[in-house]
Amino acid sequence: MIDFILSENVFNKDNIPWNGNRFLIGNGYFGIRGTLEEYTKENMCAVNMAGIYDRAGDAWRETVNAPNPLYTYVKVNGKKYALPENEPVSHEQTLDFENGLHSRKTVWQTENGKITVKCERFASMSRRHLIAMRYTFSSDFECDAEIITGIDGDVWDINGPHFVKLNSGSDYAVNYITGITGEKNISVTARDSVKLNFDAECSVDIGEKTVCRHIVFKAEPQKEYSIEKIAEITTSEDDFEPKGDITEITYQELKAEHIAEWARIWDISKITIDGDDEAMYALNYSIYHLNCIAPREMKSKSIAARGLSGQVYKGAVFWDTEMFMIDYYIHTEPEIAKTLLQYRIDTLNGARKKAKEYGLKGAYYAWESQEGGYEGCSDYNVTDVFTKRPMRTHFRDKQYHVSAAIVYGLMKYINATGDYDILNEGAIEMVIECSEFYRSLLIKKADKPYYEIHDVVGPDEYHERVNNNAYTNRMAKFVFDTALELIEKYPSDQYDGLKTMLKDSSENIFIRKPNDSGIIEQFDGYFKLEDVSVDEVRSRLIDPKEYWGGAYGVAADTQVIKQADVVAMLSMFKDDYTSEIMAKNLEYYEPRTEHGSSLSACMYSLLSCYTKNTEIAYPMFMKSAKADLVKGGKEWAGLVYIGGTHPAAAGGAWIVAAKGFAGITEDDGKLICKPNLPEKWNGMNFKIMCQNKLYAVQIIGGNASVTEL
Ligand code: IFM
Repeated sequence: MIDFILSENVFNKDNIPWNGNRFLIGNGYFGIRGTLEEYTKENMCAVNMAGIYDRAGDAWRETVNAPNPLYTYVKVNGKKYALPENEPVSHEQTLDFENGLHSRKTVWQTENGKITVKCERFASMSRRHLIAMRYTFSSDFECDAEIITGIDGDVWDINGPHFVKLNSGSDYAVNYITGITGEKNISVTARDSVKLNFDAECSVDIGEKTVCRHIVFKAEPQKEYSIEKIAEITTSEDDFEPKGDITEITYQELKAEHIAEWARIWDISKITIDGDDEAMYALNYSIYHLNCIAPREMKSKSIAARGLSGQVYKGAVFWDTEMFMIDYYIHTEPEIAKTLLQYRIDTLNGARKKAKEYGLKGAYYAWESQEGGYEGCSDYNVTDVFTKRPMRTHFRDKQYHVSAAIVYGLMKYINATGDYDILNEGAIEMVIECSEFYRSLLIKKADKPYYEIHDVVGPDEYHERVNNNAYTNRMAKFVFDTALELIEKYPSDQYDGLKTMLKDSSENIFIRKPNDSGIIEQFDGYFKLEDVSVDEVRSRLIDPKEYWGGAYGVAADTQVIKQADVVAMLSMFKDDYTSEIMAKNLEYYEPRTEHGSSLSACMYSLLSCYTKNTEIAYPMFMKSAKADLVKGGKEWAGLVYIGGTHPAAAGGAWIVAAKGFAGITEDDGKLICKPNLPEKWNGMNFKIMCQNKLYAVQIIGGNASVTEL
């Protein structure tokens, strides 16, 4: 069995932002970036809070980072030693993702000898308000040592500052800083309590933005001096209370509970792959991230596109959740999937408001959804690299497919869990209003017998304001059909008139057919665009950060697309098409796809599994599973920083493993497994939930067994 350990054994300053993402720990309530204890906002340090938003001035609204209670550094004989300022002799940063433990060990050479700092920390999975840290100092010479540890209220923000007021204090046993946000007066409090295993002189220093303990002691050579900190984060918006008193809980007991909770989670979510350690490692690393950001214990919360790795994409919820992430939760801890859907049900008013804003009916969900369904996306969502001016983009107003993704996610949930109760808890209304929204988009030309949808942005965002995007039209039809099906199943007088309208919409919406060569044109006129390679388009960039789409982006007049669009549609509606058609489209679109979004690769992989194209399936799966393990993902859209973790890619990797390679499907509530493993995989083992039952799936070569547990 391989170890689930990620480590870096040299210090590389350039990796600080990336390490912040890949070494992340989290528990759904917050995410703690994989930065080091001495880091401050300059090094993108963050305890990123789930679902707490603020607007500072006119800037974009985004999630809030809590005061950082891990802030710690060391002084030896009066001199501070810290990264990245002081070059170390050796440095190791590790994430044990089996147990959710982050650790580091750094050795510095001082004038008198070597000093070593070790630290282990975790975001408690058993008591989600808590963070624990054990920080250890040692030296190979006698010295005057000082550990400075406290709470740093001067937090990293992209569009901040969000705390208009910081209240701090100490009763010595517990120090605290409370930040108050400007827009809604939300309080975010960090408290810490520290225990020592040695004698020292301790004092507390309450600064303007920090509260720090100074622990001063004489260090003997080769002796380890450890402090143990238990910190607590709370907000005025909390759904659940902290458990226990941080002055009483010990590091060891909290660690034991935390590890036991991770063991419980892994027991149901681990996937074993026989014959391919690299794939098994990457896939379970993806699953680790999905577990770090799952809103457990929380009510009506969803997951941001960059998880809990920071404020990128405004900490907002995208279609990523229902299209790419929800499958994993549906099949491991369905109550999490329900929480995600509850968020959409509870933000229906926001979606109604947005539809109205555009003169449309029903529910038009936010492209970048924040609390209450507030649309976080602006009309100028990319900054032009040349003019440095905000560019008019149409993500906000034209990416109509978001509402359909939510209905699609809901139906995946209902079909796999049999939880029809959710329909009475607001979901049926949500579906109906989404169908009314799509109905209000339909256009009929005088000379055409069918309905069209014009002026849209499909999943491939590089081509804006196109007509009859194949994906969007098919998704609209799916929503009409779903609404009809539900109305028929749950008849109610109020829906009588709607039935005819939905039937008409579903039967008459234009669904593009494959052309003579078997290819489905992505939108009206797509085939007339310049047919040129991705590399050629890339070579036309003047600046590497330039945005490829929009009004005059390098891809806009070409057939080069950002991400799976027709291919996404085919993999979602695979029963509508022959294997030959799917294969032809895969071959056509893949070379024309930049895969500029981390959402792309898994869709190509999945369709490749369905068409038995092993050449694409495996590398695209690995691309998805390794999205956060490999350096060099897209970090800029124009001048907007878009780095962070990629939970949609992680979820996509899970979908490919379970539904593509293992070939899991359901037939009338029965779980079926028809494996189609990559060449080097000898077998797979995993558990999966279906219709409220837990199954063990064991695949050896081409044979599979599914056992109810
Ligand atoms: O939702 C995606 C979109 O499809 C492509 N750009 C990034 C978004 C967030 O992941």
